[in-house]
Amino acid sequence: MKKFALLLVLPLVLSLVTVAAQKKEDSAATSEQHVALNPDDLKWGDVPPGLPPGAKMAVLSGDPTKKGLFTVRMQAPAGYKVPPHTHQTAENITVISGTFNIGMGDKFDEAAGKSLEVGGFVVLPAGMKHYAWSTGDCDHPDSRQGTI
Ligand SMILES: [Cu+2]
Repeated sequence: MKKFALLLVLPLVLSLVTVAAQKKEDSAATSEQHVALNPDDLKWGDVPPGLPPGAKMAVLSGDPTKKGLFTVRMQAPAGYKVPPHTHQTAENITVISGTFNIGMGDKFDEAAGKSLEVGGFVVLPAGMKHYAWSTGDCDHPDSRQGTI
C-alpha cells in the first residue's frame, strides 16, 4: 500500500523558482547572457548533494557553482523536506505549482512555518537559517514516509 501511495504522490510536484541573488558587492558580476526558455527546454537532473534526494532541479540561467546571479527551478514531491540550513547569498523563491512551506530557525517545526500557495513568494536574506517542505493537494498519510 505504501508503494502505491508513493506512485500517486510523485506526480504531485511542487515547482518553484529559486533565484539566489548575490551579495551587494558582487552585483557587477551578474550574467549578461540572453536566456529565453520554454518548459520543454529545461534539462532536469537530480538536486545537488546539499539537498535531500528525491527532488529535481533545472538551471535556467547562470551557474550555481560560481559566484554570480543564477536562477534554478526545482520540482519536489509532496512531503519533501529540506532541513534547517543557511545560504551565503539571499534566496528568492516563487511557487509556481503545488504548496511550499517555509519556516525560520534552527529547529524543523511545521507548526511554526508558513504555507505558500501558487504565486507565493519568499525572500530569505543571506545567513538566515530556514527550512522547507512541500505538501500536495491530495496529501496521503504515508506520503511523507514514501518520498523522503
Ligand atoms: Cu534555502
